[in-house]
Parts: sequence; C-alpha cells; structure tokens
Amino acid sequence: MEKVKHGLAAGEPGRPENPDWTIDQNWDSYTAVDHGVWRTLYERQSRLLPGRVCAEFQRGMAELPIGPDEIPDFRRLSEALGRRTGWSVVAVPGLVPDEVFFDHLANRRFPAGHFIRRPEELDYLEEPDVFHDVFGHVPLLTDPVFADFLQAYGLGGLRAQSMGVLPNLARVYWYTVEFGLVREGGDLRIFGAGIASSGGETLFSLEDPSPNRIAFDLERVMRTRYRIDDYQETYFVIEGLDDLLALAEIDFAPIYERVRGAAEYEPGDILPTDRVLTRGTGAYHAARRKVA
Ligand code: HBI
Ligand code: FE
Repeated sequence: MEKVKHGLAAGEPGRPENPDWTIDQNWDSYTAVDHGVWRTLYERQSRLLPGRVCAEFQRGMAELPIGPDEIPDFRRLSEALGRRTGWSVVAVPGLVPDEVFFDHLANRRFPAGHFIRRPEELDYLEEPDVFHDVFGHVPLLTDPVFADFLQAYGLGGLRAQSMGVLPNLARVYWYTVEFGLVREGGDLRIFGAGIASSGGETLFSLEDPSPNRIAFDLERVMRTRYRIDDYQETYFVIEGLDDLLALAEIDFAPIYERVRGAAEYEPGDILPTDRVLTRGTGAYHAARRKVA
C-alpha cells in the first residue's frame, strides 16, 4: 500500500538533477538499522510466501542476489537480471512523475526507491521503498513474459497519457502488477508486488473472508476505482502469467473509447457480469468505516 502522490513539483526539495530522476543508490550509506529493517521484512515474507506466491516469483527470488543479510546492491542485481531478461534496476528518491516512470519501464529499467522505511513504520508506507520495489517487484522481472508485459505497460502508459486515459490504465497496473492474484493448479497465488511485500495483505488477500476475488476482465478493471490507503476490497484473478502477454498485445485504443466517460465502479462492487470466485463478506472494510 503506497502510492499516488505523482512526484514532486520542480524546485521542491528532493528533486534530483537528472531528468530521468535517477540517483546513485549510495549503498555504503545504509546503516545497520536500515539493513536490520530489511532483514526483519525479508524474514517475515520468506516465511509467509512459500505456497502463497506464484512459482515464477519464487524461482526469480531464488535466482537473484536478494537475501536476508543486507539491502541488495542494485549493480549486482542488475547484472543478474540483465543476463536473464535485459532488465536493470535504477535508484530513484521515491515516486517519480508518471512520464518518467513509464519511460524507464519502456526501456526495461525498473526505478526502485533507494531508501528503506523506518523501524517504527514497518507495515505502512506512502512511497515505495527499496523493500517494496526490490523484494516485491524485481523477482518477477526474471520471468520473460512478465518482463515483456511491464515494458509494454511503460509504452502503453506514454500513449495513454497523451490520450487522457491514464487513470484507466493505472487501474490495470494496480490490479495486476501491484495487487494481482493468479490461479495455479486449483489454488490462488499472489503475483502482485503490493501483496508480496506486505505481511498483512499476504494473508488478507488469500485467506480472509472479507474481500471479493473476481476473474480478471480488462474493461471491468479499467472502470474500477481502487483503495490506496488500505487492503483492497476486491482482488482480480488471472488464469496464468500468460494472460499478461495477451494483455500486452491488445490494442487498447477502442477499449479506451468505450471506457471513456462510462460509469465507474466502487472498489467493493460486484456486477451481474462478474465471474465471482469468492464473494467477500466486506466485514473488514465495514468495521473500518464505522471507526472512521
Ligand atoms: N514512481 N518510483 C515510482 N514507482 C511507481 O510505482 C510509480 C511511480 N510513479 C508513477 C506511478 N507509479 C503510477 O502513478 C503509474 O503506474 C500510473
Ligand atoms: Fe509497486
């Protein structure tokens, strides 16, 4: 759960010199506390993910120099990743403007936040840090299908922005790359980085009776708002990572025409046309609304 602030305005502190917003990871400047936070999060997720995360993620994690002892060095990570799919990991200060983000993806560079959350905010953060970005996103970039899909998303993002339909495309990203579930055999597995990097949401997304789990449908997802401040009310499920390859090949232009101006759905809505895998009780968010 992070997101949404779309980068800093020019002149605000933190804006880097480089037009592509990249900075040096400055690996030597991480403190023992920083590496300790990494270890805590790494160990928690490594206990939770086997049997819950998709096979491609597990395999990618095993192949990369990502371990419990220290925050990964982006240079070593990029070498290993580059040999497999041609992707690299570059350091950025946090969220970057959309067009900068898309341009990196379109060129098979994954922009990763170089900072790590503080020990007192282990479970919640607003901007993607190195744990979310590297532990959550990078393992799947070893998968050729996912690697091509994310590049296509970058290219599609630049196009969507010029057509004024970026919010619709951003929902596809949200409900797949960040919070996607995938069917594996008869079971549901996690592939979204926002889930895979969150202990609470790993369990909530798969095992809690509260959220809906609905078969992924592109136009439906493009019209569905999402929550940025809490667990999702609905998770969308693809049949396999190959579905993403098909997504990358679809011509979105006619779909954008239909979706533009069409009614939008709330995060918890269930439609008569949905293929519902689990109808959630909604109990979790109902309780939160009462408190608010
Ligand atoms: N910047 N570093 C970073 N990470 C993101 O995930 C990100 C971003 N900028 C914009 C953005 N995501 C989204 O708004 C787009 O996917 C639409
Ligand atoms: Fe992310």
